[in-house]
Amino acid sequence: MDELLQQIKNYKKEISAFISGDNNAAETFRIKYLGSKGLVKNVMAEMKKVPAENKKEFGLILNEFKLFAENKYEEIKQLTVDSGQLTVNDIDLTLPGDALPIGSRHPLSLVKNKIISIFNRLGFAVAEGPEIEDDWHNFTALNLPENHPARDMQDTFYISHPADGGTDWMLRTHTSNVQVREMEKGKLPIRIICPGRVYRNETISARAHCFFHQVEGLYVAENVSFADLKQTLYFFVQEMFGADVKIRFRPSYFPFTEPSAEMDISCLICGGVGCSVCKHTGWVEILGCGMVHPTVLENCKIDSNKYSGFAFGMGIERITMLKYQIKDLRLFSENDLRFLKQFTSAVKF
Ligand code: 2NL
Repeated sequence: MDELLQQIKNYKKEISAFISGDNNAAETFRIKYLGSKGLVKNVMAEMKKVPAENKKEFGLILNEFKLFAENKYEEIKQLTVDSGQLTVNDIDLTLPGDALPIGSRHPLSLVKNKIISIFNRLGFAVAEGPEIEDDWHNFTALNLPENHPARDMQDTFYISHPADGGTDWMLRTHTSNVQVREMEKGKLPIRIICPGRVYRNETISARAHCFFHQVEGLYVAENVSFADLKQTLYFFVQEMFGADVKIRFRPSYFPFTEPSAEMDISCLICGGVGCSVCKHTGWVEILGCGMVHPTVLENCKIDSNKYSGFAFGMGIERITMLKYQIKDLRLFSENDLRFLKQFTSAVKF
């Protein structure tokens, strides 16, 4: 009996001293102590020799010994994993890796980049300017009269206003301010497009937002005509929407252009036959344009007898909604991944 107790004591010492030297340590330990021919089993087998009155006491001792060995086994297993002692055999190389989530370009960026690349091919450079602008560059230089509704506090976000004794800082309502700044530099000819964010004090709905994105274009040189404007915009439409899309111009009015026009394209959905998207007219409006008003040229110190120019402006949201058949403007600014992820395959733009 004492002999058995002594043996257990020795085994425990041995187990405590066991060092998990290599990768196979856990397995070596398991076979030696916990296997079907292992030492724990052997000791357990001694139970039958124990007299009946001592069985309970020995049962407890033997169970404790078994647990001791099992705990040590878990410890060794843990150690080999923690210390990174894994060999090729321990790693399942056939498992698929964890895919890194790849983002996608925002649909407005896709369309903006496409517009830029089309106009680049026609020799238009990209120009940028401030989003916080003064009254001169946003309104006055552009021949917007003092009483124009766009100047109303209700339509424009003023940062400070002369009416309150401040200066006339505001959030720009179009990217024309960039074109004014380019013209003021006095380097001609000018052939630029101005993409960027603009602001209007509007109630947010499916069709309007307090900020949106624009691309405006400007070409100022000698002998620039309305024919140049039409051909430039026709090329743009064919590249953007397809070779069989038609255009038409309707007379319009902007204070900064004369003459002014609105340009429509044949409906992309019904091809011009008439549907709900084009309100059964066969045409959809995409931009405004015209010949730069002589007063605007003169305001920017350009001789309007020598130079002429055309200009145009379009909303990127509007073009994007037409191209991808998006029904609600608010989707562009809500950061809903279910919406944004639909454009993953279009990253090439
Ligand atoms: C629209 C219409 C337009 C312009 C923008 C412009 C700029 C200068 C001089 C003359 Cl510096 N014109 N820009 C001209 C006609 C129309 O935008 O519906 N935009 C969303």
